[in-house]
Amino acid sequence: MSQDGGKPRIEPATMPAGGWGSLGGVTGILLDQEAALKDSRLLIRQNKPDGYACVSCAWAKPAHPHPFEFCESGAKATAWETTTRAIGADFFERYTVTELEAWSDHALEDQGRLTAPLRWDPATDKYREIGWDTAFAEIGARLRACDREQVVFYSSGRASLETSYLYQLLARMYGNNNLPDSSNMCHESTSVGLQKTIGVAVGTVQLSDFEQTDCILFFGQNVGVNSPRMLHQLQAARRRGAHVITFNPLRERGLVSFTNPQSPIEMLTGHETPISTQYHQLRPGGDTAAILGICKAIVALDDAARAGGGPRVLDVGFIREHTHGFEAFRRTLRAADWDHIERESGLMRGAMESVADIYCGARAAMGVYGMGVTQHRNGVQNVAMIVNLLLLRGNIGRPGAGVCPVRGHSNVQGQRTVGITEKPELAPLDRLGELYGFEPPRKPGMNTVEACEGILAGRVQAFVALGGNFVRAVPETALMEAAWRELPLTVQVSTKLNRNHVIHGQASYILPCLGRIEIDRQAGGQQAVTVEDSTACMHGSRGMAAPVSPHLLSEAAIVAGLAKATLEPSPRVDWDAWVADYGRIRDAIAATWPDIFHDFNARMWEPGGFRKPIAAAQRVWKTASGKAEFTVPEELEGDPDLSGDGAVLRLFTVRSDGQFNTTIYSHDDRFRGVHGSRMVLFMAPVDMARYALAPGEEVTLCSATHDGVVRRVEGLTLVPYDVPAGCVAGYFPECNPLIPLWHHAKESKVPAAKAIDVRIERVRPT
Ligand SMILES: Nc1nc2c(c(=O)[nH]1)N[C@H]1C(S)=C(S)[C@@H](COP(=O)(O)OP(=O)(O)OC[C@H]3O[C@@H](n4cnc5c(=O)[nH]c(N)nc54)[C@H](O)[C@@H]3O)O[C@H]1N2
Ligand SMILES: Nc1nc2c(c(=O)[nH]1)N[C@H]1C(S)=C(S)[C@@H](COP(=O)(O)OP(=O)(O)OC[C@H]3O[C@@H](n4cnc5c(=O)[nH]c(N)nc54)[C@H](O)[C@@H]3O)O[C@H]1N2
Ligand SMILES: [Mo]
Repeated sequence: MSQDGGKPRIEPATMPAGGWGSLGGVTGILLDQEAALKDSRLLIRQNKPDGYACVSCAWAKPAHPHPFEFCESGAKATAWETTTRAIGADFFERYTVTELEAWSDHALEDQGRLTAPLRWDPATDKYREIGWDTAFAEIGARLRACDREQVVFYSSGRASLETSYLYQLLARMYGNNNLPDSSNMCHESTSVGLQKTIGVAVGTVQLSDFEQTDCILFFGQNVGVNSPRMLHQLQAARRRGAHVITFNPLRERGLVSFTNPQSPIEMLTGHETPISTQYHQLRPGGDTAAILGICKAIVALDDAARAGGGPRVLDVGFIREHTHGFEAFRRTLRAADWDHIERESGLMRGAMESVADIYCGARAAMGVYGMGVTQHRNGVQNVAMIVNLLLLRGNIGRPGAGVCPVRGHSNVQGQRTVGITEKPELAPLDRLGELYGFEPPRKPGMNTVEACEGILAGRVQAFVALGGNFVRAVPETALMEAAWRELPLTVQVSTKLNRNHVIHGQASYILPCLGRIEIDRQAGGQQAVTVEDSTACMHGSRGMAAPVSPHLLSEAAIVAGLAKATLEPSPRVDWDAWVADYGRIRDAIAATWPDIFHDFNARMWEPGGFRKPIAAAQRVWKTASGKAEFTVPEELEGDPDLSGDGAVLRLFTVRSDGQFNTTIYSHDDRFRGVHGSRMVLFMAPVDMARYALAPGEEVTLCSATHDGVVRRVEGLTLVPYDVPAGCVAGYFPECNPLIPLWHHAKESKVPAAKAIDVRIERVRPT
């Protein structure tokens, strides 16, 4: 029971995204989890104006939702949270923590929901149940004894705006800005890149833009798997004749075609809508070079138009009035060498020119992107290149146009909006100080990579996690797990058992919480919470399922409990009143950011959500120059850390439909036709031939760096796949032991999980 996997079965993946395969996957998991939603009444309330916000991805929730505004991923996430399976003290009595270490990610979470506060007992190596009051008192006493600058308050991107607001206040009143979140491993390259170039940290696109766009440029985002509800917008845009041009090294099934599982006609007729009108399999890390090539071709078209007396291809009026740095960028384009561009992008000149033709024929175009862009050494530059491309034709700040980073966790964008940030300049510190009568810390806090460095160096004294599975999600697994065990204190607020509970600190507590789908009753009655979606719209969410156990506390109540036990009492902060009525937390949020959250309690139920003001969407540029910035790329190499000599392969890590990050629902990946194991390596047939390897053969990967650290993953079965020669793909988090901690995006410090130089051990090069 503890180990799953074994040899993978490889089957042809014949279903498009959506379709019967999607329904099959959903029914299987509903039955298996004996979820509260078996009758699907719950699912009907998902992402509805008066329902609950899905706990899977952050994609926008429309004002006029489809009758079933959920997808395969959302249904799985709902089933996983509302499972009737639960574990308490008796489970932890049965196994030592060392025994649980051998269990897979799937087996750990599959035990069901955590139901009692637990403390690790070193004498027996078991987690033992304790009362909530004891847990808070002990943790509070330990935190008070720590060096306040050496305590980290991590959050995964799921907790509500209300809980997140309380959490950042706890950290700051405690005395630091150590508030890293999952965004540091995800879209931080966006927050840095867009802030610098267009003066906002988030995308400018809203749902209505999909109805007016002619061209969607899709970089490194796997919509069919990771944000399937967006397929509705893409399918509608395709039907209107819009182009969808995809850039992805791997031929992703979910980016090729789509059948709407919510349309009986399409399901019966097997009708598929092709999603991508062009599919460019660039090199991992080749986005900067590819976009440079496209921009070069656009400038050439403009030069030709000028010479022939035709209408300009560039939006010269927009460039003159709204941008800065164009001439330098154009000089770079003119000087760039096509051979170099082809080599670094992995695309042919003709392919890039054909993208330029279509893009220039489009009245309005948008750039949509995900982890394939942000998780590189040059992740921030990649984001700036997408902005360059859009600026050339004035494609920001008008209908049908704009930039659209697709966020991951369901409230990851919102957590940043309400002050979860390690960067003091992004938090309203003066306002917080005024409201709550304290002197907020001004020193920059640790982000995810810096927290890892602090843990490796033995500096960090305590790690508090509001959700997530930090040690499993970060790079450098072997060193990190060893250092993690030396941490004096780890505290985790969680719904399910995961690897980070079994790899724990010297003192370790697990605090089980309600999920967002569960009914949350407090002294002031039943509570609702709010989240922000990928398009900056805020939505109310009301729990609907009976809690899996009466002993669970809400995340807000746990954060307040920790705060009361840790901080000096303050007459200005009434944690109990906040927990009794979350409406008061929303009042506090509104008092902190009135421009975004005025009348919060009334507006939270607006269909489609209320949108926070996005200056760039109005062509107001809050940048240093007051204009939108063109950026000259520093280099075309995707990941300049890496050597890339002959025997080295470039690994990129991907997700499957059987997972949500480190939560592994099943060992199947129906889109890529792999079943029963995630220990696989996708490789181009030409590379198999080159290294004299056979499909189904098992290999060991090791990192091809020269820093003296041995990084290995054993037992990967080779699967022939449509990836470019010289590249291989494997799953996150199984391949995380291969990523050096220092291999991260230059300005944002997002681990470069999409380009890792690796070697196959014991290969026989031909
Ligand atoms: N079902 C499900 N949904 C999820 C998640 C999940 O794990 N499962 N996770 C959630 C989270 S937190 C996030 S951040 C999002 C992530 O969603 P995505 O952004 O889609 O993330 P990935 O699957 O990691 O990678 C996306 C794509 O990038 C491609 N790629 C790799 N390297 C490159 C490159 O150099 N250039 C380009 N152009 N493409 C490249 C990969 O082939 C892959 O198709 O999804 C969210 N939604
Ligand atoms: N190699 C590689 N590494 C990556 C990535 C990659 O593409 N490749 N992607 C990165 C990205 S984009 C991200 S976002 C991170 C993800 O990193 P994290 O956000 O830290 O990890 P998750 O796997 O999402 O966390 C899962 C755990 O969250 C807890 N949980 C679930 N729901 C709730 C809830 O409602 N409340 C609370 N308190 N806890 C809950 C459960 O205990 C569950 O085990 O990983 C990053 N790591
Ligand atoms: Mo993410």
